[in-house]
Amino acid sequence: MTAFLVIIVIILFGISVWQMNRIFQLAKAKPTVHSEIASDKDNNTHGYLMMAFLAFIYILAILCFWYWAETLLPESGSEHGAKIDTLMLVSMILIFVAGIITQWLLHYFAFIYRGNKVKRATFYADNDKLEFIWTIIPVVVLAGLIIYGLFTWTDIMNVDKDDDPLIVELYAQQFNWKARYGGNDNTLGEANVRLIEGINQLGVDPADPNGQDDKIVTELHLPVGRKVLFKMRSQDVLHSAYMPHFRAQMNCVPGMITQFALTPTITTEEMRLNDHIVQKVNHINELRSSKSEALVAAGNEPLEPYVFDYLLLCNKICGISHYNMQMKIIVESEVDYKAWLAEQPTLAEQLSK
Ligand SMILES: [Cu+2]
Repeated sequence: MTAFLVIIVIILFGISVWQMNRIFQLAKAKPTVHSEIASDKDNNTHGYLMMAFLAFIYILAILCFWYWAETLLPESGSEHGAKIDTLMLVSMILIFVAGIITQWLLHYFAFIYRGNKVKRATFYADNDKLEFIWTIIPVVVLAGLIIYGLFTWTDIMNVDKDDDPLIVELYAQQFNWKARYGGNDNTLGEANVRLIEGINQLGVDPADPNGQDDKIVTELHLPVGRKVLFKMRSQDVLHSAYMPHFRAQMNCVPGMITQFALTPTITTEEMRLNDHIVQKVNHINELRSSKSEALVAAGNEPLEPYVFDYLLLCNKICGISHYNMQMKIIVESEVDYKAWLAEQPTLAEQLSK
């Protein structure tokens, strides 16, 4: 073994001497052409590649709009949603205009001032006027956007108690949602995670008289045109109650109650007739039918056709089945809503079973 190691060491020593000799040889030689210094030809190639890349990102942006604009959300189903959409549109237009201009300047300058043996760079220290312009324009635009955003935010987040909102609790668990209505008094009973027992899965305090008529459901029904104040709780980890069609999202945090209020303006039935939704549903069903054919050919049941429904989703990656954490929301007339709610058992009824 020792002899083998000695041989290895001798071989390695020989290789290193040979390598060092090569390095000295290379260091002595004086090449006439410096391949590492860009020639005018190299500079031209890179300059034109820069412009080609600019064209590529512009074309890519146009194609993205062309092909995927239809995947955007349809018209908002809530009152405040239109304000969020307008804020989003204004922000996107500003970002796009700024992006198109700055990308053009960046690439065009790199192209026009590409390396050239004849040209020499001008020494130009600074220009106060130019710096003033490119500082003050973004400051004014951004301040305007931020103030506009803050006003929109305050407008959406402030709940006016005089509106007499319908109180609904959204309870998040790995991996499902439950909703709790306040019952006839529209007041939720106190609840605590320590009181979870048997079928009382939300830990509603059985001693609280407000909780007796609470109704716990797994499908959310909302009356159209009435303000709903959601009170969010989480049992285990961070979840996020996300209702994309209503442009609403709020974190559900263990140990605290967060809230969000919205007024649904379009019933589920009406939304199903919306052109954008009809187009989407048809497209999904086309994809499903080709999949169904393959399933039937293999001797399986075909897929059910897809029907549009509003959804409450979880928008925090809260665990392995996060993707499947959703609850159907049905927006309907006040009459239908009341009829549905009357059928749901109260907590007292459930506990006495
Ligand atoms: Cu979740």
